[in-house]
Amino acid sequence: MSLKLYYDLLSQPSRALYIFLKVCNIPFEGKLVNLGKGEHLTSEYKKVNPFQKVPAIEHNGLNMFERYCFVVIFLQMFLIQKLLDAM
Ligand SMILES: N[C@@H](CCC(=O)N[C@@H](CS)C(=O)NCC(=O)O)C(=O)O
Repeated sequence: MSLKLYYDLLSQPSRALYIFLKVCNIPFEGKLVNLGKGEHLTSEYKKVNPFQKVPAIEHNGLNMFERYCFVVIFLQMFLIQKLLDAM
């Protein structure tokens, strides 16, 4: 599983997602996007998130932008994995 989290810890939704991934022990590669330096406004980042906001997630070629979507999707993945591990 290659999961990339684009975030800036100054952003509340980024912090929520960062903490969620850590607490659930979901491995991810952190990609810092410095809002103060305008790194979210680059054309390179626009390819990751056309809305040019953080957080964003890249997972298996799929890009996602809304923190609530991530939480629902990853909670399902996390719970399914826990169930499989318990079998
Ligand atoms: N609804 C989005 C909100 C994302 C959002 O508004 N992020 C802000 C930081 S908290 C942002 O990237 N702002 C940069 C800008 O608007 O230029 C979510 O929950 O993920």
